[in-house]
Amino acid sequence: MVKVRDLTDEEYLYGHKACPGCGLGTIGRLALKILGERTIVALPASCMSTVTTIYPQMNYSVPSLTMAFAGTGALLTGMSAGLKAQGITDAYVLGIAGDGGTADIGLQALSGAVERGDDFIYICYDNEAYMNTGVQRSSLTPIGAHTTNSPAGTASYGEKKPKKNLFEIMIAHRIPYAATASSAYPYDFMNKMEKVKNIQGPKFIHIMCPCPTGWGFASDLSVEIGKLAVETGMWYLAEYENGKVKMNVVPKNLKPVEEYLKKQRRFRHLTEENIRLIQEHRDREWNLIRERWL
Ligand SMILES: Cc1ncc(C[n+]2csc(CCOP(=O)(O)OP(=O)(O)O)c2C)c(N)n1
Ligand code: SF4
Ligand SMILES: [Mg+2]
Repeated sequence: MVKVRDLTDEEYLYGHKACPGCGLGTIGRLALKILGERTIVALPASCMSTVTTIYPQMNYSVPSLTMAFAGTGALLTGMSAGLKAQGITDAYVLGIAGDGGTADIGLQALSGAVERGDDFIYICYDNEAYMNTGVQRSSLTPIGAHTTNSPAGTASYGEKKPKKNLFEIMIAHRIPYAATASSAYPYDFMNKMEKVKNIQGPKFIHIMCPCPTGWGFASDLSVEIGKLAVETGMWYLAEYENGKVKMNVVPKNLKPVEEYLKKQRRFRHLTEENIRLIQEHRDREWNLIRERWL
């Protein structure tokens, strides 16, 4: 178990320009504290690459590359092959990409890299839309959310389709290790990062990252919103390894989804009927979780 006192005082990511209350900085900073200075970071177009590479500053003190939006998996393959060709065995290859860059445009490159069994760590931080370009929906935007291209209005309640299940897509690859996490649960995330250091092959962590700007909540509520997502069952913390799924946190009784939805501007248009349907969807998903994994 990772303890704060064991963490290095070295900072490998600092001085970024993320919005106040954003979990991005925490995710990158903690991930690199666990992996250490022998890490190379791949960053596709996203908030993460934007807020950490504003010219003339580069906020990483480890080698890092930004590249095309779709190519994280391909670059990780190349970096991992490059290390192997040079006989370097003590370095980590880390990709940090958003939900759009992972579940939409980058899915093919990621799937190929996982299927080939290349040795890398992939973190998908999920702020549930294309935030860097002004809050457009992705396939990980939850049902009912208002975004600029799933707008809520008289003819629409916002995003119409439920969130794609990326964790299960990775499990379908029989990947050596996959997990879900949340920036509101930093110890859980750090323990998962610690674990992937000792696993060969592709490793995937899908981490929820509440976004005050795109979701519409005050910046000091980021951790509260992230915890409410888990407590209401709108997100879950789990791990897949050795062919089995383990749930890391199982709320005794799930709170009503309304407690999570009502705190965010992106859901404020929802009617009681809309909220009831979202809760029913949540219940169906949790019935599947109970049947298969609990
Ligand atoms: C091929 C291509 N299409 C579109 C863009 C514009 N673009 C840059 S970042 C981005 C959104 C990224 O969304 P996501 O991956 O969820 O990361 P976030 O910005 O939310 O952190 C888009 C559409 C691009 N750079 N390349
Ligand atoms: S738009 Fe959202 S995800 Fe991007 S830096 Fe701001 S708070 Fe973070
Ligand atoms: Mg995003």
